[in-house]
Amino acid sequence: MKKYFIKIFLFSKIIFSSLAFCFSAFGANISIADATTPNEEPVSQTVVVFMSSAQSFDVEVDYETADGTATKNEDYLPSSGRLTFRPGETVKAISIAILDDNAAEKKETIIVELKNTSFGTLRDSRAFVYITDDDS
Ligand SMILES: [Ca+2]
Ligand SMILES: [Ca+2]
Ligand SMILES: [Ca+2]
Repeated sequence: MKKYFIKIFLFSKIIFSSLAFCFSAFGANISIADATTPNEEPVSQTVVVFMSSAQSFDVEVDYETADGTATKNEDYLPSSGRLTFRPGETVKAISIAILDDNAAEKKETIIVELKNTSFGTLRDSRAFVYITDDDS
């Protein structure tokens, strides 16, 4: 009976260490952070994308803007592209051009979505960029 338990113990230890190995090998999480503009003057708003651990090879991920309550080409210029984390890099920046208007309005939102990562998992794939109105 005791032998049997030792066998189970050793077996589960092997399972757990191989699981831990898999998680460390595939454990890069990629997230994108929300941002708020200071006003709506034509500015370039930076949106930051983080990877939880640096890798020894390139990691790529696509991004694309979409309308929240903001309207493309009126409140901001739409953009999309592919970010590349070079070996050792954990932070990348996306620039979004904000457009000024004369309407008094509430804070408007742009959505920035990440997709198709070449490695790891997308932990937080959606950011909101809040455009602060300056006409109210
Ligand atoms: Ca606006
Ligand atoms: Ca304005
Ligand atoms: Ca406005």
